[in-house]
Amino acid sequence: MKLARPHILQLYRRLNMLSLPLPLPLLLCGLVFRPLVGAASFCTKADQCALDAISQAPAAQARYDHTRIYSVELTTATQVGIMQALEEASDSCGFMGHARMPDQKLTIMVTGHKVADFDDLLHTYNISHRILNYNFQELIDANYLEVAPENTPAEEFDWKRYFQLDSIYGWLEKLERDHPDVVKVLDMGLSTQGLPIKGVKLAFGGENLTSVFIESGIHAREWIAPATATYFIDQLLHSKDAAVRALARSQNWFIFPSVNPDGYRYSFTGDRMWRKNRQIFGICRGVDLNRNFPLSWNTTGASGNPCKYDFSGPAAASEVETQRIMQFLETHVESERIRTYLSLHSYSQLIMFPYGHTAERVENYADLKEIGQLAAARIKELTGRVYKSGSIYETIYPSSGGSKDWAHSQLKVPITFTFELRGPPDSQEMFILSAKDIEPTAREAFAAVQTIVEEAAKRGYYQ
Ligand code: 0X9
Ligand code: ZN
Repeated sequence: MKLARPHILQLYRRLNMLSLPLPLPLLLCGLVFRPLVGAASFCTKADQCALDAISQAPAAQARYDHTRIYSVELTTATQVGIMQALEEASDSCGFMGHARMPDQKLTIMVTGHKVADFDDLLHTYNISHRILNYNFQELIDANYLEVAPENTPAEEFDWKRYFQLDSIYGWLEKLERDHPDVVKVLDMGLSTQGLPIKGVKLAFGGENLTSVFIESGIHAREWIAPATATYFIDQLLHSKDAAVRALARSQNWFIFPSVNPDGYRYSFTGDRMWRKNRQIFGICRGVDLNRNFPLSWNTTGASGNPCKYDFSGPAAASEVETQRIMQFLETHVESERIRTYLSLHSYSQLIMFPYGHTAERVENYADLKEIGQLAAARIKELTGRVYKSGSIYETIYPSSGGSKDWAHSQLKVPITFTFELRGPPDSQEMFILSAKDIEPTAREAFAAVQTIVEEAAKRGYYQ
């Protein structure tokens, strides 16, 4: 079923041609975005407003009271068509992936005022389903209580809580002070809203080493990703395990915990479920940076509508965050011999490799498949968690404009994997992973990285 393309982007382009200082719809509605202020405006006594305790809150915070999470199973073409039409028509139903074909499971988040309509639709069209969660806000409230205050001293950094951007950056700076011979803090440049995109280079020394590049947090709400990236850094620097020490010294490491800092900040201050960057397009904000890379841009599994969660942007590589990542890689891929590109996401417990936009196999498909499966087996052995491995197209869903696809195809980085970390595909928590899961999730992912690098080395990729 071909869906009509919405016109908001065209409207935005026209507004731009008129060079209006602010998008017209916002001016007309008096909806000018207010700067961050000290307190939330609409917390009632009944609300927990846990968020206020941990950060400077913006004027309003998104709430998910009585929002339900449904898992639906589509079996007929009619049911697929119904769900496609629903996604197009309603922003009260948040889809995780798109309805594409019969025999597909889909997770959908339905706001409180639409649960009756949605339930009715499921029964009318005989769509089998399970309710995974009845009140998503409860999870979010509990999750915000697991966030360390802003500017938590670097000495208190750990993997028992979630940390905000300033605390992560403060911790990186401390590592550089503590290990000046090994750690160098890097800055890719500023984001759309002017935040630095910081990371580290870890280099223990050694001639002609190859490098691993790790990009994390491109999707703001996937908090487990930055937490896992910082765990990797800690292990590489501090582990006493002989095999880990050897791994750390076998490569140079470029690790950027949060390549979408504006989105990450907003997921604490405004909307826990925010995914994209914070660029403004008329009445909506945000480009899905993992749809914005210039490889088969906007061809599949991406939207041309800035109000949708997978908006690919007004043009390929339109976003400064995308440009910073591309520029960094283009500058360093040869000089630093970057041969491995890993990106961290959640959820679904997958270890995926290119491509996302086509079923066509990459030239080293067989190696990547075997390496991915070995990494998944390592996780099973370590924590008992079941991860699956395969190409993005085969395992999760078709999507275009992803960062690793670009790195593999354009920069010829041979070993490229995207992790979807915990929880499982039918997770009841989705992106809201309890802080007690940080350590085991990061530990199993690190073991998988170790397997990937060791296996790639055995196969001659780093010579
Ligand atoms: O949709 C995505 O971008 C990823 N899943 S997530 O739930 N973390 O949002 C899958 C990314 C794989 N796609 C490409 N690299 N093309
Ligand atoms: Zn993601």
